[in-house]
Amino acid sequence: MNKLKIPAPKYRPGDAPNFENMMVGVNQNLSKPNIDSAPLDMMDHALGLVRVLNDEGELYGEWIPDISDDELLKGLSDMVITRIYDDRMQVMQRVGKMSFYLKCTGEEAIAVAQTAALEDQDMCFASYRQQGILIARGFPLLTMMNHCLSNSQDICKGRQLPIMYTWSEGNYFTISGNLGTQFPQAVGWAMASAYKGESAVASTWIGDGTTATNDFHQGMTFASVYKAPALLNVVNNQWAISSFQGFAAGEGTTFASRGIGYGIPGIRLDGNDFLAVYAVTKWAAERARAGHGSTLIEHFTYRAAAHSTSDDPSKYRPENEQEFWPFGDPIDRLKAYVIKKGIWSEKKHEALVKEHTKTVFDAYKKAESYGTLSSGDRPEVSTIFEDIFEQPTNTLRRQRQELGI
Ligand SMILES: Cc1ncc(C[n+]2csc(CCOP(=O)(O)OP(=O)(O)O)c2C)c(N)n1
Ligand SMILES: [Mg+2]
Repeated sequence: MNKLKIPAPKYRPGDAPNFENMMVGVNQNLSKPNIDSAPLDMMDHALGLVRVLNDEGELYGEWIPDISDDELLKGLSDMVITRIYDDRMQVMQRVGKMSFYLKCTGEEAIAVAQTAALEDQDMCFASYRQQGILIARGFPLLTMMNHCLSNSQDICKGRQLPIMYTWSEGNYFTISGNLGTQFPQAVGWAMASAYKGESAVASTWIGDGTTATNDFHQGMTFASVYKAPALLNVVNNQWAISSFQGFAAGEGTTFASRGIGYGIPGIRLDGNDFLAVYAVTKWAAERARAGHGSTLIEHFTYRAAAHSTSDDPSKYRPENEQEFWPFGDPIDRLKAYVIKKGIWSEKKHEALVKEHTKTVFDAYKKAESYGTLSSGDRPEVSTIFEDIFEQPTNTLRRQRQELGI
């Protein structure tokens, strides 16, 4: 008799998670292929897991990147400030200063290491969980906060949900609340870059859940047909709000392996390993710039925090599940590595955390002086009619008259 399969996560609240066997049989010591390798010759990379830092924090394998000490320390610093920023903003949402917030805790290495590996000219089409890109590229914290507080200095004039940043000068495309739209947009941008003979590539990020949208497949098709110079990142953080990644067809296979069917190489990597993220991004960017097309990169990671301030994960997963995640925390891992390398110390780290905490606090106080959701100046109501149409439509004109503004 027919039987409908309903995917179910392994562990629910109250269960004791055990991920010990999760990677049995998975190749974690993969070769570094030539940048012009055929997708079918890279099947192992789509099913395996690229790692550079092993469980003991030592470098191993073919993917060890050529990265300077300065870049390593900047990466660590950017990840630390991203986490402090997230924590502060979440608290501010809790006390009613903003409507919504969403952290990227545990996933900092992805945005930060990829930004380090990309060039400033490369265009980023992120989801709402890569605030690390903005921080690594030097977008002012004050501007980010003004937006989140929907205050009088908000670059989005209070019209966007907080965390939907935009920064054209920083080659960072406006975040959209409609999941997945950035995927084909990035591919289209990359096609245009190639068509014009430019050297910039596009990079886009979507979540595991979002791979179930049409946009994912549309983007993959165009990327494949036109060999678009794009980095197509799937951030598999195991959850899409309360749905585990099995609902996006992640059970028994990898998201990276979907690339093969499109003629695009897929590489799965340890997303909590800064060095692995950096190395694979460099490889994929070089491949794209050399005209060999896109790479689908699956970042295997874990969403350590709630989906957003609107959700309570203790209702659908074990409260302490993150502690059992076998790939640790990206900040702790890079910190341990640079200490072992002799270019960092616990003392320096403490001082860095203190300095960043003050930087975030000072920026917040300044942002607050421009108003918050619960107090102070807000953008004029009349601004809702601006910036949409060059010439307002009759309906908008009428609505404006009705409001008397
Ligand atoms: C087209 C669309 N469908 C549904 C939603 C509601 N929604 C917002 S976030 C989210 C989960 C996305 O999960 P995933 O793609 O895994 O990204 P993550 O939040 O884990 O980074 C959903 C369903 C939306 N914003 N847009
Ligand atoms: Mg997810």
